[in-house]
Amino acid sequence: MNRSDFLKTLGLGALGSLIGPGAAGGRGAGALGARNQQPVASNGAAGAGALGAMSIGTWPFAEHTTRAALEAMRKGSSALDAVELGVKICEADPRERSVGLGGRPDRDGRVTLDACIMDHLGNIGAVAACEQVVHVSSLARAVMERTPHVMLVGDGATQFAREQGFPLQNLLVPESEAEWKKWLEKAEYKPIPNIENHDTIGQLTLDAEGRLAGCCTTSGMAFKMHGRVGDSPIIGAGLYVDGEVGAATATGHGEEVVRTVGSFRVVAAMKAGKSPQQACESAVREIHQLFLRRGKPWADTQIGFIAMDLKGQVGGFALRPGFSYAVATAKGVEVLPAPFLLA
Ligand code: SD4
Repeated sequence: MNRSDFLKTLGLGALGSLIGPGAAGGRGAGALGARNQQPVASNGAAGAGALGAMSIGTWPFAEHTTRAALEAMRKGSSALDAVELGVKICEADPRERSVGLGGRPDRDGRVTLDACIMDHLGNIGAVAACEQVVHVSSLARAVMERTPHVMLVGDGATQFAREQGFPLQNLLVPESEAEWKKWLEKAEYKPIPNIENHDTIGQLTLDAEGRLAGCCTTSGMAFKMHGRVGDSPIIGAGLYVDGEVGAATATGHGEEVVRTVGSFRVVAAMKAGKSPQQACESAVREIHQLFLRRGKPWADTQIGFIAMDLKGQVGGFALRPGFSYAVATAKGVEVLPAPFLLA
């Protein structure tokens, strides 16, 4: 089944037609790339007014999810609806083995998902260590909109999903089960940078009205301890949105992103005047300094951030090579390699 067919099974057939090369653009990726690859975008770069709605997302799979979000915003969706729609494509795809259905299980063979969502007004919702629910992004949104709370975990999250009419299903696909059984032969708990390659999806959207939204969704670190929660559902760590400044989201070694309040750190740097690119880079540099100060082994650690501001400037930066992110604007959709600190 190709991606277009897959999208049709989701009822996103109309969006599937956008997935073909060049469907969202036509003005050439070159101009887009040149703008975004400037390591330090000036404040004079084209703003949201010039580019209209836009979306960025972590890893190459975000090429499709950002394109879908952009198209939805062009048709009038809010940034919040569009970001949820985008990441749901990834969550529903059993071939993506680090998000949603098909995600790799924990060391007990259980697939447990983490997600959070945030809008431009500071509304938040999250679920963590949630089982049997494919669309934990939507469940996080339901926590945000239909409860007095901001986070539900474990059985409580699944119970809420059941009450809200979310379908419950087994998320473990045969390929992930086979990997888990292979892992059990040695059962070494050792995160390896980029091994999941197509990793957590963190996506940010800016709609034509200047509203920001973000969502982060993942199965977390493969073969983690049961009950382990990473950065992805933690507002401030895996995601942060300030509707008057910008937004950031993280991927990589969640413990380190939680420890350093990574995404909030990036947004705070933008609030202090840095461009998204500068802000991502300064956060990674600061986190690196914190690693050094703690004196703990961190050679296996990868961290990556992406960020976007209200002017439509974007940035991405990682600790090590291998991280990339997608940018979808009126000029097209492009996957950019993120600059990094350490070779
Ligand atoms: C986590 N940050 O659970 C997520 C997953 C990830 O590389 O991005 N792993 O720690």
